Amino acid sequence: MPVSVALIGADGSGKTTLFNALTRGRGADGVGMVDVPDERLQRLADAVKPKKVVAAQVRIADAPAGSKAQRIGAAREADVVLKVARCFGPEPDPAAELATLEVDLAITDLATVEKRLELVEREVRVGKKAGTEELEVLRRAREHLDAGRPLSELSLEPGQRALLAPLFPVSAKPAVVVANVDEALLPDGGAAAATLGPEAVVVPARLEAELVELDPAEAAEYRSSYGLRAGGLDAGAGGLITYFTAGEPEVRAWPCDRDSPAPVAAGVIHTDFEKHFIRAEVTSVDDLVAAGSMDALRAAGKLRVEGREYRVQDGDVVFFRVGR
Ligand SMILES: Nc1nc2c(ncn2[C@@H]2O[C@H](COP(=O)(O)OP(=O)(O)OP(=O)(O)O)[C@@H](O)[C@H]2O)c(=O)[nH]1
Ligand SMILES: [Mg+2]
Repeated sequence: MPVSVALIGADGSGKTTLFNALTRGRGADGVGMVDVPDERLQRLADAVKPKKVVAAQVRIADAPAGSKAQRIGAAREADVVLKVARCFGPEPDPAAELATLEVDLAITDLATVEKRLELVEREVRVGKKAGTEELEVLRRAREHLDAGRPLSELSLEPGQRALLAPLFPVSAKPAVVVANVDEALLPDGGAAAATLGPEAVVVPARLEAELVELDPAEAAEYRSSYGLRAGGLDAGAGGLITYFTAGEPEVRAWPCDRDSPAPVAAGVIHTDFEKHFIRAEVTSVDDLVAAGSMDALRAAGKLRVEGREYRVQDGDVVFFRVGR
């Protein structure tokens, strides 16, 4: 399953403009695939000389037309959310806009948690379910959401978090805040963007949407004239990491959630890889570039062997052993 990113934010904050910039105008029905730029990919390709080089791709979804609830609901399917805040136009107040969004996300999750809580309470009452840990987690989640706080800030053990996962809580998702600024305010984005703090990624969405029409060299020239670094927005900011596979037929970058256990990371390539995972052979981009091939590293006994518990790291080069 490709990693998916959903755009959310106040009405008119520039989501569709950013969507068009990211998908280079090639999205259809509000969905598009986007290559994630990554300089490590070219270094690997130069060393391994594969037949084919494939960048990491993420699926981007614009906020669909509809009610606020529908627009937030659509983001529940995504792995990562991009929160777009308006820092352009009349009287921008992106911090307040984001605070309102956070509360809306919490309210959405509160409704799901309450529904689930009712069901589990009933099942526990009639003895159909032991469910005490789930009850405790749901009650803590309810209290937290009721105070308007996102679930991402609730401290839970991984096992407890897993109990909430089937509810697809949108406030638990990794998020990137995008300060959508007017090009006149580049490079820093001005006072409004500054209220979002240093974590926010400053992007002039309208300018970026225009730059995709130019050839890459010209676009790069424009970007530097505005003091923007190339690429502007890479999905790497969003709690995602990139790992690589590097064989002769293909060198490829794969996006996956930070802290994914090895079988889950393998599942990004193919769902069967998750099911039939045996082990992972792992090295780093630098070591592979130095050695020239996975085979050379393997022969020298320099590939680390990792099991199901291993958490794939950003920049790992991995060969998955899978059964069938
Ligand atoms: N000056 C300026 N205008 C922008 C920028 N981004 C978007 N706009 C304008 O803001 C308006 C709304 O942009 P959209 O991209 O449609 O916003 P949206 O978030 O998709 O809006 P809804 O889907 O209706 O919630 C349009 O007129 C855009 O041209 C920007 O970076 N700078
Ligand atoms: Mg829109």
